[in-house]
Amino acid sequence: MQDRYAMPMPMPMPMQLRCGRHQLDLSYPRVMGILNVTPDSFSDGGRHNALDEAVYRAETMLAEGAAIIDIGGESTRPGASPVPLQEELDRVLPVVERLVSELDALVSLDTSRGEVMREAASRGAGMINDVRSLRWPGALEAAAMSGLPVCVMHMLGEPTDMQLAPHYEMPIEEAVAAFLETRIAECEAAGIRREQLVLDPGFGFGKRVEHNLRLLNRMQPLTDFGLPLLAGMSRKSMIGKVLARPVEERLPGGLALATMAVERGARIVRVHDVGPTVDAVNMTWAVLQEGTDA
Ligand code: 9MG
Repeated sequence: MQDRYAMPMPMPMPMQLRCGRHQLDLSYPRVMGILNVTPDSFSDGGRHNALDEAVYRAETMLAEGAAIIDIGGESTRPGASPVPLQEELDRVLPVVERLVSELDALVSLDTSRGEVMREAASRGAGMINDVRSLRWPGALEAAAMSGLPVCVMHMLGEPTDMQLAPHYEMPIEEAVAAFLETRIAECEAAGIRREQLVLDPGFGFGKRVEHNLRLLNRMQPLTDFGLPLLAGMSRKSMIGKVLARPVEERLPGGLALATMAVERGARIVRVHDVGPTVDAVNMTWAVLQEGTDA
């Protein structure tokens, strides 16, 4: 009998993602810069100021080497509740428009709503990053219609309750692999091309510190799906808990984790601190490539 959670035979990974007008080269690891556009992210000097600040921050991250800017208008931190649809649209769409028209940036939209995906895609967004893996009504269809690449991520529960008492009946890496396998199948059934998918183990989403550490150590087998892996651990509480550091002192821990994720196969790391991470990732990659023909 086949093992239910056995990994499929390793498949070659797509080295290029077609992101609307942009082509994303994933033959080496890339950095995704985080741009939160929630009310607490920018100055309280009104919407115009906040918009200018968001554009400036994106410009800085691009100059530091970010390949993608991930815009999010809904907090997905533990305990956070979804915002109303119109509020999310009002927060993210002006930023998408300006980053596309003024910076020609490859913009990824961190959203779970089909309407937001559709509107952002029509304004030039190049990628969808859904922490709920297109499980909200209408999201699968909207993502398929957009033709954009989608990052599908493992999460147990919802941000409102995911960190209350996360519990798994099997080793975390098996639970994550089984979940992603199901999501890949559902995405393909909805018409999303397999080579347009990016997989994410979902560090911090319904996971205790021990789960996160174990998952990072056992992340490499997820590359057997033959799809690019994305890892996001920047400033997360796993760093705070291990090192007893407040959020503003988590950069060294985050760099260590980004390095380890790349060493274990991640081709995109999602971070707040782009410049230092680009250096850490490029250094790691140079070591990994040593002795190869690349
Ligand atoms: C929005 N968001 C917050 N953390 C994340 C993570 O780890 N991965 C992805 N894909 N998105 C995230």
